[in-house]
Amino acid sequence: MAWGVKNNLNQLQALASTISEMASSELLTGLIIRAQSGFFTVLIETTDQTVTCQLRGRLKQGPRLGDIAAIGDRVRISLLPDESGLIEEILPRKREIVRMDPRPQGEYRQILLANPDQAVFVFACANPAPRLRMLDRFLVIAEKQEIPAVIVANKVDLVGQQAAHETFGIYPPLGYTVIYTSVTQNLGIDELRETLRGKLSALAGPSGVGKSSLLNALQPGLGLAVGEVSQAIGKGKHTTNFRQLHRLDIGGWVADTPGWKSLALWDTEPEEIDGYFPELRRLVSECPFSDCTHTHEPGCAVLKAVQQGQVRPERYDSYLRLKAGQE
Ligand SMILES: Nc1nc2c(ncn2[C@@H]2O[C@H](COP(=O)(O)OP(=O)(O)OP(=O)(O)O)[C@@H](O)[C@H]2O)c(=O)[nH]1
Ligand SMILES: [Mg+2]
Ligand SMILES: [Zn+2]
Repeated sequence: MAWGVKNNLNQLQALASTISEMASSELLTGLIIRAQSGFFTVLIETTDQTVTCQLRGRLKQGPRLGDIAAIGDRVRISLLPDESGLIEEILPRKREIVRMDPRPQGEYRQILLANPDQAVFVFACANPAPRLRMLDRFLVIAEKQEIPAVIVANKVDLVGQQAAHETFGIYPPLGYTVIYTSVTQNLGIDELRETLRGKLSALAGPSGVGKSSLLNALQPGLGLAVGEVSQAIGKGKHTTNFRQLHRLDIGGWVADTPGWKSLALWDTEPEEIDGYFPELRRLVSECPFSDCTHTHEPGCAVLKAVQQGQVRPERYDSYLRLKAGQE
C-alpha cells in the first residue's frame, strides 16, 4: 500500500512536470498593440490572431511605481480556456519612451512606447505656427533616449515650398531628415510612408498640425478623427489612458504618442545637454576649459561658432534654455 502511494506520487510528479513543460512550450510570442487600464491586446503575428491579456500576478509583485508592459512590447503569453491570455514574460526592450509622472504616491514611470525604431515629429509650416523651440526640445529627448528622429513639416500648401525650406532647412545639416508634406495637396505622403515602412514609429507634435490627417492619408481606412472633433475628445482620451499602435498595410506600426510636451528631461545634468545637440557635440572638445559653460568663456569654441554663423542662433538659444531647465 505504502509502495502504491509512493508510486502514484512519482507518477503524479512526472505528469505535473510534463504538463508544465507543455505549458511553457506553448507560450505564444506577440506584440502589444493596445493597452487600456490593465488590459493588453496582443497580436500573435504568426497567426494574425489577437488575444486580450492581463498580466500574470507575479509580474506585478515588487516595489515598483511604473508601467510593467506597454504598447510596442514583445511578450510571451499563455492562453486561458476562455481564450483570453496571460502575459507571462516581457521580452527585453531595445529602447523605450519614458515619462515620469508625478503622482501622490511618488513619481510614476510611464512608458509611452516600447521599442520605438524612430520618432517622427510633426510640425506645421503655419496654422499653428511652427514652434521650433519645442521641436528642439523633442529632438534633445530623442537624442537622450537614443531614438533616431525624423521631422515632418506639414501644411506646406499654406506657405509654399520656399518658405517651408527656410524654416525647416536648418535641420538636415544637423543630420535630421525633413519630409515636407501637405495632406490637402497630397505632397510628400509617399515619402513619409516609405520612411515608416517596416518600422515602429512614435508620432508626436503639437495639436492641430495634422498628425491624424497624415495617418489617414497614409493608411486609408484608418478613419482617425481630424480637427475640432479630435481636439474636443482629445482630453477624454488621455484620461482613459488608452494607447494603440496603428498598423500600416505596407508593414510597420505607428503610435500617436501624446505627452512629449510634458516629457521633462528628468534625469539630465545640464552639461549632458551639450551632447544632445549634434552641432555642439563636435565643438565642445575644442573649448579651452573642460568645464566650459559655453556662455562667456574666452576662446569658447561654441561661442565662436555661433558668432561665425556655423551654429544657428535659434539652436543656441534652444540650447541655453534647455540647459537652464526652461521650456
Ligand atoms: N491646409 C492644410 N490643412 C491641413 C493639412 N493637414 C491637416 N490639416 C488640417 O489641420 C487641422 C488639424 O488636423 P488634425 O489631423 O486633426 O491634427 P492633429 O495633429 O491630429 O491634432 P490633435 O489630434 O489635436 O493633436 C484639420 O482641420 C485638418 O484638416 C495640410 O496639409 N494642409
Ligand atoms: Mg489627432
Ligand atoms: Zn565652450
